[in-house]
Amino acid sequence: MKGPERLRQLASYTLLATVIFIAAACSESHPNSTLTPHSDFGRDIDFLWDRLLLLGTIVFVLVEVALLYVVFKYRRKSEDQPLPPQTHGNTKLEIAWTLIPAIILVFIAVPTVRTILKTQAAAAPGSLNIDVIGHQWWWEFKYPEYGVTTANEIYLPTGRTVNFRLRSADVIHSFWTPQLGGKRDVVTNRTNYIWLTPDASLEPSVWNGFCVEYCGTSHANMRFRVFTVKPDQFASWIAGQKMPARFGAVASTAPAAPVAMVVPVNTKGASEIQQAAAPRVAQQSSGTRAEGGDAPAVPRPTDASANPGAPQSGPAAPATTLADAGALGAGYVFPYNKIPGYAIPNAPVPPGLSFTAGLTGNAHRGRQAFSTSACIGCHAVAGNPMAMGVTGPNLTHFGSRSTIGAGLFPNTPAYLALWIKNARSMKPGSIMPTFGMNEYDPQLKTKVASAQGGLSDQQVADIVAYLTSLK
Ligand code: HEC
Ligand SMILES: [Cu+2]
Repeated sequence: MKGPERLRQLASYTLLATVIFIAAACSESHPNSTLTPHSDFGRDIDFLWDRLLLLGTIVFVLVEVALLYVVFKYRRKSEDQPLPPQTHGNTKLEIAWTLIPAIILVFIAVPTVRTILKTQAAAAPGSLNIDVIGHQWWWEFKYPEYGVTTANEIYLPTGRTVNFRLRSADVIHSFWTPQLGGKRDVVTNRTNYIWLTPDASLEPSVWNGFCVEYCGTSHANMRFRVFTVKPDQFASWIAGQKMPARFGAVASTAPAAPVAMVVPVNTKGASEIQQAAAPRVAQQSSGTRAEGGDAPAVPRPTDASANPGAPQSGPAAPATTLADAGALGAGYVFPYNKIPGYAIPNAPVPPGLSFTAGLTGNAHRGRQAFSTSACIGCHAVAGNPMAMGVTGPNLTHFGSRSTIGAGLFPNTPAYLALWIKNARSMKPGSIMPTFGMNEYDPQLKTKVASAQGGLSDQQVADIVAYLTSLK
């Protein structure tokens, strides 16, 4: 192939690749992009990026044009062409190529330093403080002004500055919500700060957050969700979270009934679980009581929708979604059915992990089982005086969260049952022990026996009913 022909071919390939790349960038869905900021912090960083990109592009184009010009213009045209005269030192040229970059750097440095000073300054007084504690591999969040502790999900009011105070319980993590701003390291024995103001104009939205500093086996599974909501929705959410756990919080005068749980049998692996994960708690529980209230449940036969004998596959089973339950809870909860697809996890369930089909969990029995097993050593449930542990996530309002295991699985009874049964195969390295009777614990490399507190599927179903009812 001759030179020019080869060049033409190369040029057409380059053009094709460029068109493909540009077309790919046009797709509307980029939920984790830092280039679409929704806060003051995000926009400040975005401005710097735009300026650097612009100046960098101008410099790149000028340099490349000059280079190509010289290469072609002064190339050796024949074998016997003499070498051009060699020069050494040209003061004018040297001053020029020192000054021009210096001026360009000023245009970069001034706004950069200004942004650094602005974002490193203390947050404005009156900001909402949130304590962020990184754990291997989940996030603890505290709202100190309100006495609220939660995990892996935060609510922020739009238009109000939030001041994150970052600490770590173990190794170094890093806190990042791409579309709101960041990132900042979360370090042991030191408090780092980052503040930002979600745009007041934002409609209620959900953002993905990540740990972005490698922190061990399940680093990639250490995520969180940020819900930016209207100030009145935030006030309602906080009011709900401040209350002790509500147990079967469905306003009704009918007698309390067991929570019917639809958990699929996993015979074919992950895809079936995911399909079957659609049915959630078919919940007929009633009577709003604070946790610890002494009114016992009056079990009554579950209705047809929760009939254990009914076919359990697919979304056919009528089910109360988290959205419905949230609406019935004490405070505002972001409607589950409005959560965009990018914020709903779809991690595969490990093959070989299964659950007995059609079990009906009883929340009261579940509370009993929870309060008398190892769970309470690691988990707190405000309102349940037995549960005071702080090693694991606070479960006070677990039923109002949308995910399990730091954003790894959707919070549905099916996933929750498998999580309690074998958290360590659901999430590699997890500190939460394996509880399912005869389940293989991948860390202890042995099967769980009843002497070690192994739980039957029925007990797990009961605990699922209990935890799901904690709105
Ligand atoms: C040794 C401490 C420990 C014990 C005992 C324990 N857990 Fe956990 N649990 C954890 C930790 C740590 C996590 C966070 C795991 C992660 O996301 O990496 C967790 C996570 C959870 C979650 C998910 C919470 C969320 O918001 O993502 C639930 C639900 C849960 N545990 C329920 C239970 C139940 C039920 C029991 C008892 C049968 C129990 N745990 C026993 C430590 C423990
Ligand atoms: Cu990490």
